[in-house]
Parts: sequence; C-alpha cells; structure tokens
Amino acid sequence: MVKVLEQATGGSVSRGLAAAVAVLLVVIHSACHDESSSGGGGPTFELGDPIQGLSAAESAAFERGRALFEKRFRPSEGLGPLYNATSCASCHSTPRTGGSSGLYRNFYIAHRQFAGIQSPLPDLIGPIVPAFGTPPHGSATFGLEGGRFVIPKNAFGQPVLVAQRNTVPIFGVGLFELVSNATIQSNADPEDADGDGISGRFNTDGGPIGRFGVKAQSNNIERFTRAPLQNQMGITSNAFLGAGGIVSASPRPQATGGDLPTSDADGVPDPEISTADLGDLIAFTRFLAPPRRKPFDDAARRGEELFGDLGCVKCHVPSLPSSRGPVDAYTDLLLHEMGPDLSDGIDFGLPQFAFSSAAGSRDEFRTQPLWGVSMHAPFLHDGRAETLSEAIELHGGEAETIRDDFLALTPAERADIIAFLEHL
Ligand code: HEC
Ligand code: HEC
Ligand SMILES: [Ca+2]
Ligand SMILES: [Ca+2]
Ligand SMILES: [Ca+2]
Repeated sequence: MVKVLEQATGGSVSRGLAAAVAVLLVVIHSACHDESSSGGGGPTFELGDPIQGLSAAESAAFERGRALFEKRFRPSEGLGPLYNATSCASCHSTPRTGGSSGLYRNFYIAHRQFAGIQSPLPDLIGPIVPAFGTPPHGSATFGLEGGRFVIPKNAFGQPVLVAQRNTVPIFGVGLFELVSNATIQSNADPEDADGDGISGRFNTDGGPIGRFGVKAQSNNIERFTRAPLQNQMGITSNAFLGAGGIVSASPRPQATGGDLPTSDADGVPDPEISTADLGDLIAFTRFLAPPRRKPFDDAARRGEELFGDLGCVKCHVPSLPSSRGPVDAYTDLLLHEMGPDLSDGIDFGLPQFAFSSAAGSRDEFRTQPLWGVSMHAPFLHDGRAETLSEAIELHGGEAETIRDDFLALTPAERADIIAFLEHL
C-alpha cells in the first residue's frame, strides 16, 4: 500500500519558503513600484517577462528556469515510469510559456471512495492519473488499451470517482505566496455570519493555508513544482532546502509528505532533477509576472461597475495586499461551494500527494483569478465552458443568486461585463 507521511507545518508558509520569501522581500523592497501594481515589468513589458526588480542572479535563475520549464525530459533522464507529459510547457503553453492549454491536454484525477474516505487508486500516490507509461508489475489499477491507461470503475470493490482538470495559467501566481494568511482569513466567512449567501473558507486540508491549485490544495510554489514534476512527469526530486526521506525498494513511485524526497525505481538514480535545477524551476514560477490589463474603454468601465454591483467581487476580490504591493488577481484565494453541477466530488488532502481529509473539498473550488482570463479559453476547472459567458452561467451554489442577477441583465449589460473581463 502507498504510504503517506503527514507533515506538520505551521505558520503562514513552510520554513523553507519563509527563507526564500525573505530573500525575495529584500529584492522587492529595493525594487521600484510602478503604477501597474501587479508587478508587470516596465514599458516594454511582454507576457512571460519576470516581475521587476530582480537582481542579475535572480534574472539568470529565471531564464534558466524557463528553459527547464520548456525542457522535454526523456526516459533516460527519469521521465516516468508513469507520466502525462514530457515538460511543464507541454500544458502551460498558451498563448506562451506559463499559460494554459486546450482540452486535449486535460488530465484525469480519480479517487476510490469507501465509507466517506477517499484514497488514490492502487499504484498511485495521489489523485492524478497518468495517461502513459509502464504500469508497475502486478498492477491492480491499470489495463492498457491502445497504449493508454484505462481507469477502472471499481478498485478493490470500491467505486472510483473520476474528474478532469484543464490547465490553469501560472502568470503572476508567485505573488500569492506574498499574500498573508491574515489577509486570506479576513475574507473568509465559513458559516456565512453576515448572511449574504457567500461563505468562503480557506483550505487547510494539507496543513498550512493553501493558495495554489483549483482547490487551493497547495501552500507554496516549491511544492507545486515538485508535485507536477512527480505526478505529471515522473521526475523525482529532493526538497530545495533538503529534508529527511523515505527509502523504498518498491517499483512504484513513493508518496511523501510535501517536503520529503520522492523516489521511483525506473533505473534512473533519484533525484532525477538536481537541486540547483529545481531551484531555477521554482524561480521561474515565483518571478513570472502577472498579465497586464489593457487600457479600459467605456464598455469595460461600465462592465467593471456592474461586476461590483452584482457582487462578483465578493469572491473575485479585485485586489489583495501583499508584501510587494497590491495583487490585482480578482480572487480571494478561498474555496467556495459551487453547486452540484460543478462539483467533482473529489477531495484534495495533502497537496497533490495524498489521502483526503474529513474536511473535504468535494463541491468546492478556489475562486479562479481573472487577470488575463480572456487568453485562457476553455474555462472552469475542467475546461467545460468555451466562452466567458458560459463560464459565468455555470456558476452555482454560493454564486447562484449572483449568477441569476447576471442572467437578468440586458444583453448590452452582459456584453459590458464580458468587455471588462477581456480587458483584465
Ligand atoms: C498535464 C498538464 C500539466 C503539466 C505537464 C503541468 N501542469 Fe501545472 N497545472 C496543470 C493543471 C490542470 C493545473 C490546475 C490543477 C489543480 O489545481 O489541481 C496546474 C496548476 C499549476 C500551478 C498552480 C497554479 C495556480 O493558479 O495555483 C503551478 C504553479 C503549476 N501548475 C506549475 C507546473 C510546473 C512547474 C510544471 C512542470 C514541473 C507543471 N505545472 C506541469 C496542468 C499541468
Ligand atoms: C461564490 C463565489 C463566486 C462568485 C459570486 C462569482 N464567482 Fe466566478 N468563479 C468562482 C469560482 C470558485 C470559479 C472557479 C470554478 C471552477 O473552476 O469550476 C470561478 C470562475 C469564474 C470564471 C472562469 C475563470 C477561468 O479561468 O476558468 C469567470 C469568467 C468568472 N468566474 C466570472 C464571474 C463573474 C462575472 C461573476 C459575477 C456575475 C462571478 N464570477 C461570481 C467563484 C465565484
Ligand atoms: Ca522517474
Ligand atoms: Ca457571507
Ligand atoms: Ca528514478
């Protein structure tokens, strides 16, 4: 059986991260704050550029990181034994490196459900189901059909829940590390004490307050780099700052707590990415600047007002303060119940590695940031919405009343809201 180590971290962020953030803060404090508060570069800024104010060493790490993000790993370099893609940029590619991708890149997640508890399929360490590779010997999980894995309807007699994920863009997400726990907590209203129908909660299913992933299941960029390395590409790694580990002779990839080494037995010595390279990869995501909004026209200005009046801003909070100034991402980084249609029934426990917790995030999703949103069709966690309008129409649960108010607008007013979104 897969073994999962609970990992006890407290405070706003993990200790390793705290050190890294401290370094970043020094950089930021010496950096100039331009008017575009979200940290995009100077007048020549292009999507894909780093945030401003990096030192020469950090810029170099960012560029090396971009090359690693685009690098296609080969089996001889550790790709697999199970994988969905050969590089990060296989998925994070549209409109350029760091972005999203079409439905064809969707991957599957699955959990066995038994007596209210969810756990990964046999032979997997988390909910992410790889599409390619060589199943471990004697696999109870997978058959191959036309070179692709087949997800069983039952495993060990337990029903299997299946859902999909569509790539979300990562421009600017590094800034979420710099939003304080207190800020995130201040917008939460888990019992809806103010009675407005909106009851966001922060995700502590994985320990510290989550910020990353569509269920806010992960708390820092290092973990959300090591997890896709492992889960999407089969590339093992050691934590950037090092930690004690699990040694196993099992042919299966081994589950670990968020900061422990990952290992597999594909014949390529672990870790399959050097610590220096991992640091560069983390630097790329951490320093990648957010998209820049376009100058608003009248329609966008009217749409912005309607977006506020309707109450979209109750979840899509326009701006969160951070240690490097306002982060204009239009998210509260909280989980919201989005109703039975959007619900995928899947819990995320420890960040992408693990078993679920009792708290459960089954019908909940993190308010998806809206900066740069028009570049990222299709929309919603599984890409089921082709247009921005469809994405809004599919809001349910806590957002149902506000969604109905949107539908009750005149066509011209709805068009103004879309125009506003297209300018972010
Ligand atoms: C098979 C497609 C795929 C590959 C390959 C992939 N990603 Fe992702 N990425 C996604 C999807 C889908 C999500 C949202 C998943 C979720 O939240 O559960 C995501 C989310 C993220 C996030 C969080 C973004 C946010 O808004 O919180 C980061 C950071 C990230 N990926 C980095 C990486 C890195 C680094 C790599 C390479 C090591 C990588 N990804 C490889 C599809 C992919
Ligand atoms: C109760 C909180 C809440 C309210 C209110 C809300 N949203 Fe959302 N919104 C979310 C969540 C959560 C998601 C992600 C859902 C998913 O991925 O399935 C989302 C996703 C979106 C998306 C798709 C983003 C993407 O990249 O996939 C758009 C567009 C959007 N919202 C616009 C709006 C507009 C416009 C309004 C007001 C009419 C609104 N939302 C009101 C919580 C909310
Ligand atoms: Ca490997
Ligand atoms: Ca409320
Ligand atoms: Ca290996």
